[in-house]
Amino acid sequence: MNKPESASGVGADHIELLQTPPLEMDADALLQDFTHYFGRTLGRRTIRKNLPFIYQALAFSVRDRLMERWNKTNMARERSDSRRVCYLSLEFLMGRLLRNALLSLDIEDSAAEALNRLGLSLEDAYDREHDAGLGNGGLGRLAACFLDSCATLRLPVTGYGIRYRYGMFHQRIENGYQIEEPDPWLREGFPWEIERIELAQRVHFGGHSESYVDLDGHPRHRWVNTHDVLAVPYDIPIPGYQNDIVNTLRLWSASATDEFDLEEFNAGEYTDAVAAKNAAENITMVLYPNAATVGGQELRLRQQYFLVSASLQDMLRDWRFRHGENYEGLADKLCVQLNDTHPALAVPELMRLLLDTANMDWDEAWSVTRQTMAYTNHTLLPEALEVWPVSLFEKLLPRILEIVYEINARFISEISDRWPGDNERLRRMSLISSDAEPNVRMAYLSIIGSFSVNGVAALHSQLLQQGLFRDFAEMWPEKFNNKTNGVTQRRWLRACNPALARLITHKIGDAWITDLNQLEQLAPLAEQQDFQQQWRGVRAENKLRLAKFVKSRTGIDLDPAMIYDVQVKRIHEYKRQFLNLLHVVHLYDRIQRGEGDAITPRAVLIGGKAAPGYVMAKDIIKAINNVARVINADKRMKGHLQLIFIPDYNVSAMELICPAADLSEQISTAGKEASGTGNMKFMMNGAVTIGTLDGANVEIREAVGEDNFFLFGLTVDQIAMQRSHYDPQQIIAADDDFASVVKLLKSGHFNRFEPGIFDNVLLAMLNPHDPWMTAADFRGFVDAQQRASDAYSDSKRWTAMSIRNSAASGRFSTDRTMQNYNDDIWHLQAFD
Ligand code: 26Q
Repeated sequence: MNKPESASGVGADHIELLQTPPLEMDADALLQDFTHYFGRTLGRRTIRKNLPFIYQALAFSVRDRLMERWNKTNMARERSDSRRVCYLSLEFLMGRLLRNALLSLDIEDSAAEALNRLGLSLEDAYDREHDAGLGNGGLGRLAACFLDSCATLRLPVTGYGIRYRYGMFHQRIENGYQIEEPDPWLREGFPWEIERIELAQRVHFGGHSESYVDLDGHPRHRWVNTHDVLAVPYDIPIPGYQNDIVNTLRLWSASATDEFDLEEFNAGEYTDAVAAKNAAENITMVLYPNAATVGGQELRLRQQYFLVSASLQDMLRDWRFRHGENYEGLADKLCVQLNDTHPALAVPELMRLLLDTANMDWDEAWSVTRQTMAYTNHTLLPEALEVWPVSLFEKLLPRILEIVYEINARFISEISDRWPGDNERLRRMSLISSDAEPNVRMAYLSIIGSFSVNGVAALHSQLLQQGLFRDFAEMWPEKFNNKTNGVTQRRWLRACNPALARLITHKIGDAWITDLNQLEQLAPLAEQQDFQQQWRGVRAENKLRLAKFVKSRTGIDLDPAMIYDVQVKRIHEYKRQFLNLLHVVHLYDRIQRGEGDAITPRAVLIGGKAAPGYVMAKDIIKAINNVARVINADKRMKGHLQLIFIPDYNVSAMELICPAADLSEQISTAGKEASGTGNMKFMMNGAVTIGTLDGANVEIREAVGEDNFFLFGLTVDQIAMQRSHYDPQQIIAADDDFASVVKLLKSGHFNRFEPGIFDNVLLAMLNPHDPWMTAADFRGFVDAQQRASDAYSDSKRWTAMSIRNSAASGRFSTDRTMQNYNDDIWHLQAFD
């Protein structure tokens, strides 16, 4: 008989280790531990500042202090048997963890002092940490901000993800082109993780499904002849802000099973057997960069199922430990939040576990499953909706495909009952597309299998219900809801902008760190001379700090007197980095014509990665770099205009960039950006937005007031109305400035020895079917930029706008977002 297992994997006959007294938090104690780890654990004698050991020894010392609180949090949860949320995501873009841990424990000063006594600086230690870049962009960083806010709000939320050996690729620029390089982020070790080999799970692939009749005479299914892979969890502590709570991020790593070796070994192929382990371990080798369109790669589907199966088995073990083998009440104690459709296989996988391993009947299992799952959508682009070929499912996940078919059959009959004879509706809503090569539609699977479906900004949620998911919203209006995104102010203001954080705290106290609405108290100070001066002083320092960073990455001297006009995000046509470039060329054109003195000096900074297979995005990067080279080399531009492409944009870069930005570029085609979150980071730090009515920009503008936001561009409705008779050539011909810009770009002025390299991007803009309608917004954008320039040249006016933006950013904290999720979807009780 099996002993009851516990959540921590220890049997009922476990021995609690004696509690040692809590570790001291002062500089002496930290210094002592630092010395211990440096000399005895890492085995180093001499301190060399350029090596990682200072960072590592400090991280270990800090981790010990997290560990005590982590154990307590886990014990509290086990004792209370409270309901919990598991946040399933293929991406967690955590960035660096050391500073966040120190601030959460309130020991940054002690740590700085400890290192100072050795003649070392804490900043140098921070800089040695590699970013944990296990995400592409917004969706992955959102997951990381959510975890921070949940721990701070004392909510029992566990993140489940994949421990990719290689994270988001590093970007190098060579002759203006993006070159991808691997990101071996674990190579120097990752001191924050704890391997939990005792909690490993087995995940099946391949084989086939078999039906049989069990001893009670019930028809059953089993999945046989599978190739199994071991999922080994690595736990990362997620500290709440100065509240002694430490939640968990559990990342799975793939490893070959023992039989894997044995089978081959018996065949006498020892070395082949060892080599074959690679196949299993490849599953978690690399993060997939998101392409313009999705679908296709077998390894990506393996990753998704691997995450989902390991995580759900882990959750069910936790349930068994408390409640035994009866899963009827599971949904009362567990909610699984799906971060987009990437973990949508959780729906059929939970069904499989309940049907095949817990012997539930279909109706009961289905009721538990759809009361457990909740789905968040992050895109409005139809081409970005995930689909997978049925044929691939058949080969890789035959039992899962059977379950998907059964879900679909029952769903289809539900529709026919409600809309008899409406075959067109059946075809539209089916889980399986009627393409020549049939596909499984992952978004529909997620909607059907969940009790809640949410978008990530008010406009986005509304458009989802009117557009992409209209049929489903008509069928189940009560499922659909909005949860506007946010960002955590602990990282995106307190940690990354210490000077502004200090100034704010000096004025209004430090309650804003856990209650961002407190920033409203800054609004009455917006026009105050003293405060304005201090505000400008801080921002000027931050601009110098960024200039140093840019110098080190690009060799270019940024002029801190200029307005810093910043667009950093993934490179994508809908985000319209090319529109930004058109404006830069327009300014260049004017300065060339001698209007330099009438133009507010401007440094335009653009950064972001293109998916390796996204040719147009890569062409846009090349175009930006070519224009930049000409502008920055032109003496006539000196003091007037700079254009800089910041290579290898990532979380740590944003931590330097957002505190220094004056103007935040949020210029996507209306209706295309689900929310945006960079927009919120900039706003919080006092940048003013120039933007379209898209995603969360709408709510940002509402919060800060129209006078403190540079609005331009067609609205969603106007875009829809103008599409049928859109004529970019005519728009250009009717606008001398625009015509002149296009002429310059066509002339070869920016690509003298590289003929044709702009053709792709220019033709896309000139095409009447351009989905992003870039030309339609050129005039509006240029005029809004002029308004921004005018405002900036009045420094009192600008400073007031800047303060008001920060003051109005309270809503855009993930603390508010998580509170909304909890009130409407999760219904968790906070730890006491
Ligand atoms: C899918 C299949 C195969 C390979 C990769 C992918 C994949 C990976 C990542 C598809 C999409 C993503 C990431 C999407 C993303 O970051 N979306 C952004 O989410 C933010 C948080 O909600 C929003 O603010 C942004 O508007 C949205 O673009």
